[in-house]
Amino acid sequence: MTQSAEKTDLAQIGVVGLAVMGSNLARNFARNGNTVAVYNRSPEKTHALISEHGDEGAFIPSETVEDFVASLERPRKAIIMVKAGAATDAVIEQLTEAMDEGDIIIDGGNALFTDTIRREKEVAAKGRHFVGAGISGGEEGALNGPAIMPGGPKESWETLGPILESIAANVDGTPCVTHIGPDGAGHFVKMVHNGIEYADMQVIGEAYQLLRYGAGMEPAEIAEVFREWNAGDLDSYLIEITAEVLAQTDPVTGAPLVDVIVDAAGQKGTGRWTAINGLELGVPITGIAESVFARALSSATAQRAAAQEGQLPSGAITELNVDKAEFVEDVRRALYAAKLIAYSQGFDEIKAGSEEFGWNVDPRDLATIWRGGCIIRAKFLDRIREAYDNNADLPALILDPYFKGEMENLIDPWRRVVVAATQLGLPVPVFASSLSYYDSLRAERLPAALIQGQRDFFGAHTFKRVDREGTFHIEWSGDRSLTEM
Ligand code: NBP
Repeated sequence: MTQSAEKTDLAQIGVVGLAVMGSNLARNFARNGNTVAVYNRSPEKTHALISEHGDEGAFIPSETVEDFVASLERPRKAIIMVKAGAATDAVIEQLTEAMDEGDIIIDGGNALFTDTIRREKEVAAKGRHFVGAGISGGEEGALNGPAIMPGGPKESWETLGPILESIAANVDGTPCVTHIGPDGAGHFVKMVHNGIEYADMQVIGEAYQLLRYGAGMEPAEIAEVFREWNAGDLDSYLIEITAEVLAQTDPVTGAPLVDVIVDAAGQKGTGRWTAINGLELGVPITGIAESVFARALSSATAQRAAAQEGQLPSGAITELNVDKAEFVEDVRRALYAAKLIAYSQGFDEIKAGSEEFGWNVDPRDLATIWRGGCIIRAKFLDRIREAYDNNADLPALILDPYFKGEMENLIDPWRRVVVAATQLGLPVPVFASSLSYYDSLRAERLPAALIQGQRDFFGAHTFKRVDREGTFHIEWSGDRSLTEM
């Protein structure tokens, strides 16, 4: 029997858009004691939700936006879970029209943060509050507890906080949700979260590739290795599901499932946005950018097929002369090191974005709420939290004393693994580029000095000197004298 609420009861929260994410989120609210108003453009999805899950709590279904808005208690709070882009704008317009001053419209989709900044201005101009909230954890998280990253005005958080806390994942009694900062801050950090997720998945992929084609191990055996790794420093959701995927056999052929899946990785855009934003802010998020490129290259089917037809010389050795157990441990350490760099770079991007847009994002909040619900949840986020607790102005996560200490144990294996991969001709774009990033960071002198010389030569772009203040230029096409500009 459905326990859907009587129309006379008002709902504490509403959900617009009842595809997989919206209906799961609505069920999560209802299961946690909230009365939930639900509305979807096509009423079939609303009917399906009520008939299949109406007994999980109190729902108020509506077939028009006006009825939906009328079924919400004031200040009204409605979460939009529709396709990001034009659909979100259309729903915002309908809700703004039907709502009153002080009501709160929350966009829980994967919006681009610059759209959120624009929408917040437009909605605020009409006296309603707008909150762009990043929600991570996929369908399962939406149902059982996601990590939620709400931006928007602080006063909206006062109203929204308790209800969002009631459905968020919870780690050690702390809900995985907090106010991130004004306007687009929530969607910005969700974007970078997804960028880090791309890099994390890619380094896991590179480790698999090395164990499979470098150490010659079978997927089931590698699954065991990942299970062991999940009991240590690498303990994380992504390592856990990697073991599951590698252990799975294909129901049709009985072959390892991973061998029957086409090796062309898809993407929906948040990793690309993170990379584009890193370029715009001038933050070297090499691990994230290489991960996006790696997916693009995997999907460049025609180019790859042409290159595979024996067209390109390999120069690679076919076998490694190393102890297998030692190699596996080296790969684990290389994975850990490259992952640390990806997180360090992601937190750099968040810091730069926060400064650029004046958001005042606290990195400790992210390390706290990302511990549960979201895809990059991992044990070592506790260490990240500690790092920022000890020094809020850490120049880079990787420079925290704990992580520097970890690097002592990781650096040699990491170098060995990149050398081995290069000799074997196995692609490790993130393992290798992260190591170059690390070495660039450590380098006393970079070839940037030469680049400044080149720029001055062809474009009179001038240069600074190491031994005195000022801006200088060499008369390259004349007597090559030095001019102070
Ligand atoms: P989809 O992204 O597939 O969107 C489908 C929903 O959008 C349906 O309810 C559909 O209504 C509605 N919709 C569309 Br399309 N155009 C509309 C319009 N003009 N007016 C009103 N409604 C419209 O759903 P989803 O996969 O549940 O994702 C929802 C949001 O959550 C997206 O922004 C997504 O990026 C984000 N997200 C998804 C995941 C995930 O794992 N799937 C994870 C994290 C975030 P209809 O039924 O009438 O066509």
